[in-house]
Amino acid sequence: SGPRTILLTGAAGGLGTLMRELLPRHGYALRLLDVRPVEGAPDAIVADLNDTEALREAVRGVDGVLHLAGISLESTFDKILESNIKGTYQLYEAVRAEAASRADGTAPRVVFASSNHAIGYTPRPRVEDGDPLVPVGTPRRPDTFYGLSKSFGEDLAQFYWDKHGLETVSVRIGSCFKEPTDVRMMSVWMSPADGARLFHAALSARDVGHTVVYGSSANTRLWWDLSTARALGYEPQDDSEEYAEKLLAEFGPLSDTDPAHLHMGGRFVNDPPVWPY
Ligand code: NAI
Ligand code: 15L
Repeated sequence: SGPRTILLTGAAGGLGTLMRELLPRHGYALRLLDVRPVEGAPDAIVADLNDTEALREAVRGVDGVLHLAGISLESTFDKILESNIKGTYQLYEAVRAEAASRADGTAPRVVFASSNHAIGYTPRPRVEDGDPLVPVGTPRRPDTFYGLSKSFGEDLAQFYWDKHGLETVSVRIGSCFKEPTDVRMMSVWMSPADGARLFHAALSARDVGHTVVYGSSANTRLWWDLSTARALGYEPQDDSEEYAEKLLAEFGPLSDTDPAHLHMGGRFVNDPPVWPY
């Protein structure tokens, strides 16, 4: 039946660039979209998520959408509203129109890049002292307007499943970078290779309805319950522990007083926000 075609939104970004390299190895053909040109990809669709006609064309015939596009850090409410809240709504409307136009009853599956910042004010569990891993059902406690937009995106995904039967896996990504760069990140790190494994599982598992999963590697210092991710067939292969000696020598252990060390969202919980407005 040939490779499955996936629309990758946010293809010019950090994660998009990593996934452009890794997902074809799992057998996907990628159609790329970003508001910025995508380096080395002249065929990429350069369009804003709020360009409804471009988005409608972009989802035509695809088997799934890996929705990474959006502002990926704290920003003003108005900017978050446009790109993350309205933009994600427009994506679902495009997918709904595409599904309605198909005679065979199929619909593109969405994999939504949610974030740990949807639950950023949740205290970090002291797993080493017997605290349980945090389940996906923990109440959402966004730490920023950014985190609020991810919380909204998860609700949008649930709504489009309940109302229109469109399937989504919402992945609450921890930190998906080549290497963890601080002590908190050892608990929430998702190696790029594990990221590709998880997105592949999320795109290909059967009957997901709307499923929420945490996106991380099999870290020794993990804070999250990965059972819903594993139920999709995800088997993480990496562990941040190999960086522990170096990071602990540089930063020392997590403190018991700094809010950024007491909450899962790390620096995002600090007020005033550290990210420039
Ligand atoms: P990034 O900021 O490097 O990439 C985001 C891309 O989205 C950019 O290329 C940007 O041009 C594009 N974009 C923004 N607004 C857009 C719009 N209105 N229309 C079209 N394109 C738009 O972020 P990164 O790190 O690649 O993250 C990708 C996604 O994963 C984001 O949604 C982010 O919130 C989420 N995420 C990433 C994590 C990570 O560790 N990298 C952790 C948790 C969530
Ligand atoms: C996110 O949601 C951001 O998009 C990413 O840049 C990292 O800051 C990550 O969370 C994190 O919590 O480390």
